[in-house]
Parts: sequence; C-alpha cells; structure tokens
Amino acid sequence: METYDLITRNAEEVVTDEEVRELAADPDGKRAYVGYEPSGVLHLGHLLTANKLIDLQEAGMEVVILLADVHAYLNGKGTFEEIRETAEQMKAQFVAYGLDEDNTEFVYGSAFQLDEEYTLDLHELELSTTLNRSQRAMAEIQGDETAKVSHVVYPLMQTLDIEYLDLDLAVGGLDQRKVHMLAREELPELGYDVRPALHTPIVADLTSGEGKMSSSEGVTISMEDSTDDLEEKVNSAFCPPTRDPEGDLENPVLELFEFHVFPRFDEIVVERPDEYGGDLTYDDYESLAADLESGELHPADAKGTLATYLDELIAPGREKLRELRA
Ligand code: IYR
Repeated sequence: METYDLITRNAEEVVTDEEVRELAADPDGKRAYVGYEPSGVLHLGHLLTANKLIDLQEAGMEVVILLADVHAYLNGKGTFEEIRETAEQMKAQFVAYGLDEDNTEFVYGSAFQLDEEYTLDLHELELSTTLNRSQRAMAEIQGDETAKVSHVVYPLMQTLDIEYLDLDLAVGGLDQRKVHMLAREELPELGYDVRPALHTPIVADLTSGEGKMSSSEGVTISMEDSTDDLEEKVNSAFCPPTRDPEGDLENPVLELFEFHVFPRFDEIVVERPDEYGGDLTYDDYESLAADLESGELHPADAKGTLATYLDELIAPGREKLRELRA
C-alpha cells in the first residue's frame, strides 16, 4: 500500500490533506501522537485510534502515546493517584494489543505539563482565547456536568501538548476535531508551527446503529469482555443486510469489520457448513460488505465471525488485565 494510503486509511478526516501528503512523502522519524485520559479498561474507541498508530508505525513514523493524567484530573476523573494507577494498566493493555513497546513512547502529561515554561505558555493562551471558543472546543469531550474553569483550560493544554511533545501529526477520534482546530488557530499566536491532524470515525452504537458507541451509555466492547460476552453483544447487534441503512443509521457490524478487523488481519474466514455453501474467505472489507448486501453472507454468519475475530484481538489485553488484577 502507498504510504499516503496507509496513513489515511479509515480516517474520517485529515486537516489538511496537503499537509498530510507532505508528511507521507517523508514519514521517517516524524512523530505522531494520540492522547488518552487514562482509564482502567480499554474499549473499542481506544483501539480504533490505536489501529491508526499501528498504521503510522508501519509507515515509518514514531508514535507517542500521551497518558493524559492532568487532563483526566481536569475532567473530573478522580484523584491523581487513582488516575496514575489506571494509566499503568492502560499502557500494559496497549502493548498487549500490539503496539510495539520499543517503538512507542509513553509519556505522562504531568511529566512536562507542570513545568514553568509550559505553564507560562498556557497562561498566554488563556489570554488570547475567548471562553466561548474554548468551551465549544470542549463540548464533545466533557461530560454532562456544568462546565468548570478546568474544562476551558483543558483544550488549551491539549493545544500546547502538540508543541511540547514535538509532534508532526495529531491523531484522535472525530470528537477531538474542535480542539485540534483551536490548536491550529492558537499555536501560531505563540509563534509555534501549525501541525496537521487526522481524525478517526466514531463508531455507531452496537444495538441501535445510532450515534456513537461509548463506554457511558449503550453497549460497548472492552478488554474485559469474555468470549461469551462478545458473542452475546455481537449477536444482539443491529445488522441490516446493507452498509447504508435508512436515515442516520449505520451498520455497526460492518463498521467493526471495516475499522477493527480488516486493518489487523490479512484474511477473514467465515466458517460455514458445506450444506450452507461452505467457508467464505475475504481479503478486503468491500467484498465482505458486498456479499452481505447481496445475501450471499447471512447477518448471523457475519456476526459469529465478527465475534471470533474481536475475541482474538482483545484476548492478549484481557489476559494482561487478569494478571494485573491477580
Ligand atoms: N482529549 C482527549 C485526551 C487528550 C488528548 C490529547 I491528543 C492531549 O494532548 C491531551 C488529552 C480525550 O478526550 O480523551
């Protein structure tokens, strides 16, 4: 695959395409990052951006994972001590999932975000950014609670991370786009360079095909799920025989194949008894989606296969969690 195609596959958006093309022309040693508010258990939302980091490593880029402890604190996720503990668990799960420990730099936010220079830059950004602008950037990240001062500081710090970690590309889910747009506007105010951003899609809720799959509402799949849990969740998923259901709905089963399974496996085998036509083999998402639409692949078989591959993907992380908790 061409480097540009590898870097941008399954991305919902790149800002800007021209800047990412420039990066793709000379990716060696360029630094990309994702920041995560530490949480004890990874779910598919984390793994979607992790898949992108694996793509970027394959493209020759250096990958940085920011364990955003200060951000989690500002977003009301607990005491520093609690957050630190979950960050260590998170790191172990990323490594188990397939990020190369030797080629991934894990950095705690608190390792540089409390330095004097960073703090003074932060105050300068506080002066140059309106409350309204910062609140809008935060809208999709913040929970439902009333906005605190911490919530408007948060995106300004995320902006500075891009400079202080010396990055060439910021990666995140589509929910991070407003922060990245703010960063593109504000970094030059401090005399720093603008960096491109790449956003992964938000996967629809498994049972309804609506909105976004999140850990706080609806059904989500996580590193904690047993093989049986996975089967049960995937079997009850919404899976009409089309990749484009009516209205605002998505087909979450196809989305999981597209964004989670195909990027990590060269070939997908749907096992079927001979009397139902025998096994089906796919080496790309398009042919599987086309077979679901034509009726050649039954939704029940698609679901069973999806559960099997997801199980294989999360098994090492699940094992790691068990060890850590023992
Ligand atoms: N806002 C992210 C966490 C985060 C991301 C980056 I990129 C940072 O530089 C800092 C924090 C979230 O919603 O999880």
